[in-house]
Order: sequence, then C-alpha cells, then structure tokens
Amino acid sequence: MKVAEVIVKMIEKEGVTNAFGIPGAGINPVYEYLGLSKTIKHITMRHEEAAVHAADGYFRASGRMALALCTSGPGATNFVTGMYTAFIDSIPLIAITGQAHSSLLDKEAFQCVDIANICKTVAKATWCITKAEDVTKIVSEAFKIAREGRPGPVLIDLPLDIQMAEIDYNPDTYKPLSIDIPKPDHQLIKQAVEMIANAKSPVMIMGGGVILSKATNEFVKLAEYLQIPVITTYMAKGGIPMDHPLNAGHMGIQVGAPLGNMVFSQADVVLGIGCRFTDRHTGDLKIYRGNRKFIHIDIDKKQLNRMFEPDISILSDAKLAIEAILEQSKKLTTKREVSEIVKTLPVLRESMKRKTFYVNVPIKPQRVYYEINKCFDDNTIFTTGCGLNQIWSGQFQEINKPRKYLPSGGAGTLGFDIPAAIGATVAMPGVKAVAVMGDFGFTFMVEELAVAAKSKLPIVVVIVNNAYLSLIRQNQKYAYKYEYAVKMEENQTFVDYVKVAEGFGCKAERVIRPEDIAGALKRANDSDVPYVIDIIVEDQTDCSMGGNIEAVKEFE
Ligand SMILES: Cc1ncc(C[n+]2csc(CCOP(=O)(O)OP(=O)(O)O)c2C)c(N)n1
Ligand SMILES: [Mg+2]
Repeated sequence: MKVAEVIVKMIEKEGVTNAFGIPGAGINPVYEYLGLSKTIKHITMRHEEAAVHAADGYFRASGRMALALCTSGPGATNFVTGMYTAFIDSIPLIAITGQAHSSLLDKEAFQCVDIANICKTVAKATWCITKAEDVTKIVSEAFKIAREGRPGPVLIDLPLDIQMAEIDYNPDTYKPLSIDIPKPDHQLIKQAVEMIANAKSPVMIMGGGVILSKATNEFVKLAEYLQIPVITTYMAKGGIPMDHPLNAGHMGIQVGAPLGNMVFSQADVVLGIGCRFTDRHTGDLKIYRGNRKFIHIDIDKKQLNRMFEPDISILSDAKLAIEAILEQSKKLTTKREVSEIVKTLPVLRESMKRKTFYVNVPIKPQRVYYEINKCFDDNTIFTTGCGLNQIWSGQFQEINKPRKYLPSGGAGTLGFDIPAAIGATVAMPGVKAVAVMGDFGFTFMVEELAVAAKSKLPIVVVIVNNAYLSLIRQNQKYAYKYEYAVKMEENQTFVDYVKVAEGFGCKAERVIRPEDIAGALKRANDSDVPYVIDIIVEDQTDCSMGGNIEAVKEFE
C-alpha cells in the first residue's frame, strides 16, 4: 500500500473524522487518499495557520482530536503560530506537512524548509520521516504522544518520495497504542488531606488540566465535601457554574476579579490542580506565595516545581487525584465546617461584581459583555484571541459549563478566534460559536469568514471596535508614558467591516447605540449564515489590571 494511503487509513483507525487544511504540491499524494476517505471530512481553509487553530478549537470544544495538514515551505511555516497556540494551552492535534523529495532536504530546494526542527519547541514531538518503513510506528506513536500526559500538538513532515513509497500494511489489524494515566502516590495524598484538614481558610484552584481530564464534576464534588472556595484559572473558565455557592471566580492580574483575589489573599493553604502558576495568574510571585502552603497536582512532571517549590507536589492525572483526595478525606477527616468566608461568598459575588451596565454613547465596552451574557445560553461556545477585548471577556463573561470558553490563553494569539470558532462548530454541529474579538485582531484571520460561509457554519463574530490596539495603547500609557502607532481611527470610519463581512458571504451590521446591541446579538444568534456585528465603542477605556494580586488598578 502507498504510504499516503497508509497514513489516511491510520488516521481513520485512530478515530479522527475531521481535517482542516490546504492542499499543495508537497502534500498532494496524501490529499488523493484523503479525498477517497469515507469517514474523514476535510475543510479547505484559506490560511494554513487557520487550519491549526480550527483543529485546536475542534478539540477544545469536543475533546476529540482533528487533523491539520498543508504543503511544504511557506505553507508549513504558517503552521508555527498555530502549533505554539495549541502547545502552550495543552491542546492535542495531529499536524501533517508535505515536504520536498527527501534527496532535496538541505539542498535549498523550492519550498523545502526544515519544519520538523522549526516546530520542535512548539510541539510535543516532531518528525521528518525519511524511511518509509518507519511510517506506521511514527504515526501511531504520534497519536499516543499527543494524547498522553499533558496533551499537545505533534507534527509529522512527509517528503514526497516517502508519501509515494510502497510498504506492507494491513489496516484491519491496526489498534491505537494504549495511553498511560499516572495515578497519585497514596502517601502524598494522605499528607495533602491532612494539610487541608488543618488549614483555616484553604482554597482550591481549578486549572485547565481539570477540564482536559474531564474532572470538573469531581472537582466541584470535592470542593463541596470540603466546603472550600473554588478559584478558576482563565483556562478553566466555565469549570464551575457561575452561581455555585463555592465559586470565587477568577483571580490574577488581568482576567482576575476582586473577589477571587480577595479570597486567595485570605487563604493559608492552596490546592492547585491542573494549573501552572504562570505569570498572569500569579503576578508578583512573592506576594502570591506569601506565607501560604501549596499543594500542586499536575500530570506533567515539568510543571511541578517549575514556578516555585510547593509544600506537596503530586504527579497525577487530575481526575484520579481528586477522587483519591475525596476518598481519603472521607476516611480520615470529618466533613469541614462551613467557614465565614464560604458563607459570605454568594453575597460577595454580587456586591464585588464589576459594573458592566452603562448607557453611555459611545458605548462603553463593558456594556457589550453585559449584553452577551444576557443573549446567549449556556451551550454557546466562545472563542477569544488577544487584546483588552479578551481581558474584558475573561473578567465579565459568565460561563457555566466546561469546553464552552475557548481562549488562546498562554499565547494570546490574534487571529485565533474565527478559525477556532469554525473548528468548534464543526465539532459540535448545531451549537453556536461566538468569536469575541477586537477591531485589530479581526483582520488577522478575517479571510476565514469565507470558509464559514461556504461550509454553512453560522458562527457569530462580535467586534469590540475601539479603533485602537488598546491593550498595547494601555501598556504604552502606563508602562512608558507615550502613545504611538496604536490608533486605528479608520476602523470606525472608512474601513467598513460590514462590507468586508458581506464580501465574504456573511451577514453583518454595525451598532453604535447601547440599546441596539441586544437586537443585533439576537439576529446574529438566530442567523443560519455567519454573522458579524461591528460594535463601535469608546476608544480609550482602560481595563483593570496590575502587577500583583493586591494591586490591581480598577478602571471604569
Ligand atoms: C499574532 C499576534 N500579533 C501581535 C500581538 C500583540 N498584540 C496583542 S493585543 C494587540 C492589539 C489588539 O488590538 P484589538 O484587536 O483591536 O484589541 P483591543 O486590545 O483593542 O481590544 C496586539 C498587536 C498578538 N497578541 N498576537
Ligand atoms: Mg481595538
């Protein structure tokens, strides 16, 4: 069987049903068999980066892996940002790139670039296959590596002669490799349970790893048994319902909220599960750590002791560790009493909420999120890329279920939103996906609107149009006291995003008054074609943020 066919058969056997890509001379042998596949549906994207973001959004929404593929050279290098975006957020996907004939590697041949090496630091593993007999072993390993432990993207580069080579292969006998799921050490779990039992005001931090491990219900059950407030990282948004009595919301120096930061500041023991303690969450580490004790549970050995040395670190799958802690807690300790802070959480959640309802014209950006929260139901999926629009989204959007809020978290990639919403809609047909984005980020992957229109994927795009690179403006203003190259007044004047969207086959409208937002969102939500809403907002609103969790500067 030709390797190109073998690859497609193996991908089918691994259960992958969707591919996003762009054909090209370097990958056409694989495309021939992809076209013959009865189970894999392929969508032709308009930029290779978008193919990776779509496969990424597909996984975030569904927990199922998809394939991203493209040709060699500039096609392949366009994958890099997508790979990085998925890698830093622990999102598994299979990337396949075509390559020139293997005899031309390192000969500066046309469109021959060493993508396997380029992507080494932004993928869990990469291969350039130069021996046809290695193909089956590498492809099945690639799937295992992508899924196992901390998940992540992998890349396989396939020279043309390898794609065309004949090998012995029987697809009927193929079985995916099994995945090893690390269990927690029993002694360490006991120690952790004792530490929590002796704590005065413990908190639990839910990281994105809890969603990846499909353990949000177990996490909340444990919190309920222990009566401990739950703080979610940005990557875990939606992991606990908004009005759950123990929900203390986000903390941190950007998407954090006053309540989350306050609850954390009062904590003496922190149980962090599937989180990485990275900079936007912790801010100044000295203040973050204080005199608190930390228990850190993660599936990735590299994460444990990475930012600081916790008092107890446990290498484990999140779900297994949570179950073990609950079991031990029931055995070793009586149910915790409800503390004062826990009793007051529901009241504080309301009283410490930042204001989002404004009637101003130009529209205050906060009002956009107020209307988004009112319009869309709990099943709606949201994607975000970067900018103040993203930070406001993190601060204000109310998400009640896991896998419904899909941010480019660690990378903050402008251009992630639209293709990720496309991938999410493909994964979850019938579910609305809404890209919440800025006026500058909009044009990073705007061409993908044509893909959404052609494929009848009725995504919604909400542009918070402040005619500024406003995250960058705010940074210039407060960190350096200047403003340069960040004003984009044309985005509210002669650059017409409604026409742009209509040109790509979408419906669109511009909104300039706050009372018109709700109607526009409803029309977009009801639309069966992709719908873009360009909301003109105040240009220089600053967003609450700070350098440490005790010094977040509030702006309105
Ligand atoms: C691919 C990429 N390039 C550059 C940046 C740096 N960057 C972050 S926010 C931003 C401006 C975004 O402007 P806009 O989309 O209008 O969002 P706003 O901050 O105004 O809400 C830039 C250039 C980035 N995050 N991603
Ligand atoms: Mg902007």
